[in-house]
Amino acid sequence: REVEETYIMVKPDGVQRGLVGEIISRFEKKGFKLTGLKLFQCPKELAEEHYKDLKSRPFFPKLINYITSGPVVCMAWEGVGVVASARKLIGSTDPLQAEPGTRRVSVQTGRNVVHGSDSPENGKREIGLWFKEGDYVSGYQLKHLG
Ligand code: DAT
Ligand code: MG
Repeated sequence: REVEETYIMVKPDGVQRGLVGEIISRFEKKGFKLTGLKLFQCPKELAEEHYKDLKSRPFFPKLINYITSGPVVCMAWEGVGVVASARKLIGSTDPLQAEPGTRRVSVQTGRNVVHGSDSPENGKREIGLWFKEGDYVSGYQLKHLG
């Protein structure tokens, strides 16, 4: 397996529920390298570009409203097999998310409150969308990775 990059985003519900530290911790414990991190109020245009493959779906307007309803936490992580590992790491937060009374459609249909890229190609694409030069830094070494 190869060194990949993935885009991870704690959505507004996850920020509200205080899941940010837990998510970061899981990636750090796995030894992945943090290459981007910020709290961000997403403009509508960026949300639409990020989810453009879902544009024709009936829930698209709700999804865009939701993702722009409050700040998200954007992260980029690098590592061997990080795309597939990330989907497992963020999937395992499900029990925390399954609280009743949420306004969020996607939670009601069992979707997660953390986004993770579904392929290395989309990882690169999404990191390019969400980060600008200066808030994405991959050219440094982590001592524990040797
Ligand atoms: P994932 O978030 O697992 O990558 P996706 O890319 O298919 O799933 O969808 C992106 C987001 O769109 C998802 O996190 C929540 C929303 N969504 C997807 N399918 C939905 C549905 N059937 N009803 C409501 N929201 C949905
Ligand atoms: Mg997806």
